[in-house]
Amino acid sequence: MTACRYLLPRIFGTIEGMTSSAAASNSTASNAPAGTLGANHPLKDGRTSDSPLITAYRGGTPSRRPVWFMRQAGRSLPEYLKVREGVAMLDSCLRPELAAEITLQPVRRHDVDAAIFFSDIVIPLKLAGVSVDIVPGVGPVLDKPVRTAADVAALPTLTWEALEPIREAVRLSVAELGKTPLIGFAGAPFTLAAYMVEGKPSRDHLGPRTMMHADPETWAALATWAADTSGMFLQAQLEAGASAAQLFDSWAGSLGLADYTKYVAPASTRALDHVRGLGAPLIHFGTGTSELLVAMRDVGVDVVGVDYRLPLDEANRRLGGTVPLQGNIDPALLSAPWDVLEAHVREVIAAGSHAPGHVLNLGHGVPPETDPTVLTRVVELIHSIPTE
Ligand code: 1CP
Repeated sequence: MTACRYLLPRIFGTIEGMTSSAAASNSTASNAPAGTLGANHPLKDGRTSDSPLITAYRGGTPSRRPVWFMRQAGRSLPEYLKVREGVAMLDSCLRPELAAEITLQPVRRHDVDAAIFFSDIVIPLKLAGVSVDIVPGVGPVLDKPVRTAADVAALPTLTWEALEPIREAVRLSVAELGKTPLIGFAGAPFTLAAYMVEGKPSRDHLGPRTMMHADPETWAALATWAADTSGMFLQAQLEAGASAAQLFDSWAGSLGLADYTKYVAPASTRALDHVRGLGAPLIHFGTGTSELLVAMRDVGVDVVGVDYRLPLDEANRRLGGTVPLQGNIDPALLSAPWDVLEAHVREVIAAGSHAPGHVLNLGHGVPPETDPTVLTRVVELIHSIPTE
């Protein structure tokens, strides 16, 4: 293990009302028990601790090159479209048998090295009692955007009990997965808050970026709420059997480094504080974040996910060779002729060999129009290339 948990001394300042490494004990979210992984957890009973994925995340040499794809479950799979017929997106996440079935589909089909839990970053909002839906063709939409101090103060508190459908879906998934690790995930506070302030998807995230400067106290309160809500969602998945967890800050790329460091990183640290004692590898991913990679590592994660814009050798140089990397096949090339795609995958592997560990993934999610047989072929190619 060359690159276990990489924790710089906390250099972040504090945002008014929010400490950078607040423990779950002063959380605004309620009643989660102190976290621990039981003896029957797959990381503890030997099922996943030596898997290629966990070995690479810990900086060791895996028996084969691990690969999984962000959004590997979902609309690229005919079997997904079939089981989702007539079921609304968020309902499908809250039916444990269905969520587990969708989680397993890409593992059966592609022989990927991990399952990613089928859910959505807004599920913990819904379970807290926030009125949110996923509108087909649009994305997450809130009935009432959160824009003022009073709006934030009125936010309901997520309880540990409300997370039971999540724990149940994780247990069902893990029981079927055997030695294949399940990755849990949550939205990072900025990405979650971006939907909450705008009330819907947006391109530039002007609302939250204005709020952090114009009303920093309200921003800090919202980011703290989002951190604790996402933190509990992560804790529920890990304790129920997930072997690693990824924090998605998909929209952090709309921030400059100064704003990210001052207004966002402390909240992401706080979200991860809910689970960093559990000993499961933590991954941090964003898009458009080439300038933020060091700051994203420094919230205290084991692995940095890199989007398709930055070659992995350059990402590794920026990070000083300190952490394993995940990424970064360009999703656009999944629709290119096979020889173009194969050359690109080989280039990504060569660039990733500079890092102290490499897990293959896309540089963002699987586009819905992707031919799933191409994904299976990419997995076969990656597995055919020896690790040494
Ligand atoms: O109709 C459908 O099938 C809905 C499409 C869909 C799916 C399959 C949404 C709506 N969410 C999901 C599942 C999902 N979402 C997963 C699990 C499955 C997997 O990865 O295989 C995960 C990890 C997410 C996380 C998520 N949701 C993120 C972070 C990752 C990323 O893609 O950047 C974000 C930003 C969301 C919000 C969201 N949910 C759904 C959509 C279409 C969006 C994005 C909307 C936007 O553009 O702002």
